[in-house]
Amino acid sequence: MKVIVTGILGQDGANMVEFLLKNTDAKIFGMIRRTSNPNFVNCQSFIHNERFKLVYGDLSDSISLDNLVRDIQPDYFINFAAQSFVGCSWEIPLQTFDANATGVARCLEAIRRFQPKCRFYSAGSSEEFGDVQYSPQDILHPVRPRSPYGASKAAARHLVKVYRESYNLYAVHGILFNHEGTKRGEEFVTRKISKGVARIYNAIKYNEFFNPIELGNLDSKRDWSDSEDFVDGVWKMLNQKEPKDYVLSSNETHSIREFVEKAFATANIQGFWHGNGVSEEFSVSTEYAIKNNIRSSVLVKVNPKFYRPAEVDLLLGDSKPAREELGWDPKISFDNLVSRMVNYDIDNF
Ligand code: NDP
Ligand code: GDR
Repeated sequence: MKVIVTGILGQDGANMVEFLLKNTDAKIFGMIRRTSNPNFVNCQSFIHNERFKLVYGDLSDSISLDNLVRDIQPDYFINFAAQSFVGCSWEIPLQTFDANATGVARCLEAIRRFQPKCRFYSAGSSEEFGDVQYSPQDILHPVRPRSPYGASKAAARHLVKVYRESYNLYAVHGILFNHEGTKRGEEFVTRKISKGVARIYNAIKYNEFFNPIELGNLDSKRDWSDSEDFVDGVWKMLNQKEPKDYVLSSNETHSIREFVEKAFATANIQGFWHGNGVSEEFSVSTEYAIKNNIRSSVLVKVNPKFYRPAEVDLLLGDSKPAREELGWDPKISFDNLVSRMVNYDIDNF
């Protein structure tokens, strides 16, 4: 069995490779694009594995995708590569659309032309639901994106359906709600918080001053899970009798504020919220600061620079069909996710 996985320097691609090495005997071809200074930190466990091979390709370059599919003749093509940061998709809308939507069309074309029996996974997102109409959101929820990123993923979803129905390809577009973990990129809010907590924890430990973590909208709510649970669900989606799209989610929602509280609590740092809007802060109390010899009091403050032109206020998924029909059984709870991330960042500070 041969599997192409894209996006392996990122979170899900790396977790997928680890999952496949552990649970299958597949030969894995991990696609990276050419950059001047690639970061292999997420690939350390498998980069030298003899069942793993690094290959070059780019979602913007159909020749590279055609060549990979023609030469490797893969049984599965798992496309996790994308411009995945919603916040920056307003600044680079065309590159976002090219990678996330047209890039999917390029993958589907390569498969259609050179290996039509290859099973294809497209990384869809709850951001496609955007301006949500009801909760929890299931696979039937209307597509109402609120960002160029969400729009690009919605386009990819339509392309997958069109290719599946027109050419009888096994192609699925999973709708995945937020998923995080110790391989998460540092600009995403959860990792930004867990890394910030680790930095402040160390400053307190060595009796140093520290700057607060600066965040944007504290009110938005997300349905967070762990990426390691999700790659298992993706593999299950790829191995059904007939291709069918599913939602993967925790079925719980939590605010950014709640994530902050749990993250600091994991590090045994006691804070409280005060102020409103852009003046809101999360701080240690004066008594607590004196008692623990803490030299700065503000842990988190708001910086409007991190507000988005349009926000998805609430996401809450319904993954019952994936659990019942695919037998998908995620293991890592929200509390567990937060403590794993914070403890990892403290240990590796
Ligand atoms: P990451 O940002 O961690 O990883 C994305 C990877 O894609 C990076 O390694 C990046 O390479 C690569 N990439 C970007 N553009 C190209 C390109 N043009 N050609 C080839 N490779 C490219 O994302 P995640 O692992 O978190 O997400 C995986 C996928 O799932 C993405 O498609 C994302 O949009 C989607 N998704 C993620 C969710 C989440 O909560 N994590 C939820 C729903 C969907 P480089 O390292 O060189 O920048
Ligand atoms: P999201 O993730 O946009 O949901 O997309 P992100 O962690 O970037 O934002 C989540 C929420 O937190 C708010 N927020 C901040 N976000 C960031 N990044 N930085 C901040 O300082 C900050 N302060 C508040 C945001 O406004 C937002 O409401 C993720 C990505 O993985 C996508 O690729 C994926 O498709 C979706 O999840 C599902």
